[in-house]
Amino acid sequence: MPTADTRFSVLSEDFAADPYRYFAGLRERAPVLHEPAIDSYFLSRHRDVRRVLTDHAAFSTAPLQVRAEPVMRGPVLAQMTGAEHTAKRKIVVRSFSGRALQDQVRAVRANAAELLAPFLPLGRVDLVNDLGRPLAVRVTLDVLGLDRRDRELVAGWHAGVAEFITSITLTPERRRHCLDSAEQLEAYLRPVIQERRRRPGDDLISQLCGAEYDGVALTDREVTALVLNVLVAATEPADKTLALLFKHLIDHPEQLAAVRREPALLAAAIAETLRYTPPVQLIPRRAEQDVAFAGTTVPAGATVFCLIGAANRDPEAFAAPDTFDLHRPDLGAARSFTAAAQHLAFGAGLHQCVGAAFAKAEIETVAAMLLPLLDQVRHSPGTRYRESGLYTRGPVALPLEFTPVPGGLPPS
Ligand code: 2IO
Repeated sequence: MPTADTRFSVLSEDFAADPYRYFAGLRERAPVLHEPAIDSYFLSRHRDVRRVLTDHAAFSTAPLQVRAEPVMRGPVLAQMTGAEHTAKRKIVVRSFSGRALQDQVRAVRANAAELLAPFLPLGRVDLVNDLGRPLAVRVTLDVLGLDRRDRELVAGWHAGVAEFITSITLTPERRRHCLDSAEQLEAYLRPVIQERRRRPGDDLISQLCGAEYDGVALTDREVTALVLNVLVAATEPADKTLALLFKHLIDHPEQLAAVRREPALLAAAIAETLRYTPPVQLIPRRAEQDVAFAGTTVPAGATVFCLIGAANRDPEAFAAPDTFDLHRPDLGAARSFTAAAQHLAFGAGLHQCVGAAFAKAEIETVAAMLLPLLDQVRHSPGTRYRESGLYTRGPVALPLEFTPVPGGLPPS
């Protein structure tokens, strides 16, 4: 159990194996845990995490300069402030709403149908490795308007970039590999961006190329960073969220039955999945001044990590927080994908996830397709459930069995 004297560490193997076992102890006995090995503070209470994410004067996103910028090849949205942030965020929001979002949903449907087809007659599918992960990559490529034939290449480079962002520590060899991936991705994008400037399509890269800030078009460096930002942010959490949603529903058959009867409940099931097991578990900030939390002062300049999974299970914010319940009244399901969300899976404040509406649409679309196709869905016998990741976290695999339905996929 985490107390100051037992030197409990969130960097330990025990914590990595199942962080959820330790969250209550952290919130109660070490709500501001200092990790000497990386000289960072870990916050676990809902109130404290919300404060860090919404007090923009006291906490900045400066850690992204070292955690993200080297592989993003330029500043991501979350690093920007003031008028520049407002303007560029608006550009990205526009690319994920209205008609653009409708096109994206069509891309989700088409890609999911294609990936699922071979598994439907077999009555088995691994929701992470057969469906979720390849789907996340394909949908993101379509949104960006990148060539589908390059998906293996892009997926490989993406993995390197994502590893850099989501690692707590990296060996020099891995670091080199990640930076190489980023450089190759940048080189791959350079001619694409030039081409879109000349002949724009209706994809996100073209929209970024056509956008202006202060009357001036975004530079290649700015477009590249935002493209990489979207590539990682749209890909990394998607397969995790999809698989976690189905795991929780299968483990709570009465809630699975409810969602089957009433697919409109899917949005609440996705929101509760994000609360109960957020795919992004850590959000870093830097304290810009000394800040006092219950009994502990975080000094100016310190790196702070918000433990989103712990905050989302704080009994001060949610009744019976360790229970998965899509009907819970304190979820505020209707607000769960907006700035008024009570859970913190999308962060909070000015930098709250810009892709929340896209994420909801993507997962809702795939889940609504899957439910009627996966009749009597169950875990494959003899498999051991395992999750991995400290920064982003999700199932390593989710092998399922089901009874094939006659007809299978309807024509899209
Ligand atoms: C991409 C961590 C997958 C974001 C990040 C460098 C910035 C920012 C996030 C999420 C999810 C990723 N941080 N998305 O936590 O854009």
